[in-house]
Amino acid sequence: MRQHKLALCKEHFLDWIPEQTARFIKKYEMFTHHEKVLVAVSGGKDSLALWDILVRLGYQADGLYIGLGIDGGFGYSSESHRLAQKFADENGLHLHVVDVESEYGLPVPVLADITHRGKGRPCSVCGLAKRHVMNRIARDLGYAVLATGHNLDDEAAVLFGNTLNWLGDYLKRQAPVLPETPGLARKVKPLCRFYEREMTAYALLRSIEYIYEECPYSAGSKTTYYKELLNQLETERPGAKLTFYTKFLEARKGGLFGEPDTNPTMELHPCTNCGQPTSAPGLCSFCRLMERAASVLPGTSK
Ligand code: Q46
Ligand code: ZN
Repeated sequence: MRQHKLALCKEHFLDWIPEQTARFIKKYEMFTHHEKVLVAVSGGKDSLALWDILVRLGYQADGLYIGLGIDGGFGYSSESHRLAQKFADENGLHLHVVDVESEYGLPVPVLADITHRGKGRPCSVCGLAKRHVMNRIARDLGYAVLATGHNLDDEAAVLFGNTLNWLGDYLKRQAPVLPETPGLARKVKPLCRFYEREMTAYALLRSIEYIYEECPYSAGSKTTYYKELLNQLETERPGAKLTFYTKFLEARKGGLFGEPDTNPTMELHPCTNCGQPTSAPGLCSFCRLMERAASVLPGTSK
C-alpha cells in the first residue's frame, strides 16, 4: 500500500482491514454495536467484504440484495444474487431479497426504457429504485443504519465529478455518514477510505466468491472515466486519491462549503402512495416513475 508506505503479510493485512474499519466507524460516528445494520449487498467484492468485516467486528449486520433484472448477456443479476446468497448461507447470515420485477412488475432496464428516463442508460432509474427499496426495507424492518460498500475509488471519482462541475449541493452532502431524517435511515460508508485494490485483496484473501464482472451499464460511464484519470494520477503520485478525498472531508468540516449540510433542512412530506419522505407534497420520485410506467403498461405499478 504505497499510499501508506506499508506492506503487510496476509495474516496482518486481514487484521489491519477490520481494525481500520472499526477506527473509521468510530471516527465518523457511524453506528454502535447496539444498532441493527442493513448492508446493501450487490454480490460484488466491496459489499460482501463489508458484510464480512462487520460480522467479524461483532456488529448485528443483515444483508439486502436487490434484484435489478439486468442480464447483460451473462446473467449479471442472477449470478450476483447467487453469490450474495451463497455468502449468506455459508456464514449463517440473513439476506433479505427484493426483486424489482416481482415486486413492481418490470425489471429496471425495461422501466427505464418505457419511461424514457436515462437516454439508453438505466442508471438513474436504477439508483431511484435502489434508494426506494433500501429505505423501505430499513424503515419497515427497523434497521437504524443502512451501510453501503462504496470504497475510496468510488468516493474520489464522485468527488472529482462534483468538483469539475462545482456542484455545491452535492459537495456539501458528500460524506461518510448521512444522518437519519424522519422516515429515512442513517446512511454510512465504512469502506470509504480503502482503495479498491485493497478490497479486492481482502475479498481474495478471505476466499469470498464475488461477481468479477461489473454491471454491463457501468462501461463508458463518467464515473468509470474519472476513476481511470485518478488512477493515472495515483500511479505518478501515490496517495493522491486518498489525499484528495480526506482533505476534502477536512475542508468540508472546516466550513469551506458553508455549514456541512448533511441534514436536509428542506421540509419533507410523506409520499401519498408509499409514505417515504419526499421534498414536494404528493408522490415521491419513485412512485411518479411507477405511475408513468403504469400509464404506458397498465398493471405495472403497485
Ligand atoms: S446504477 Fe447503472 Fe449501477 Fe444500476 S444500472 Fe448498473 S451501473 S447497477 S451502481
Ligand atoms: Zn412513494
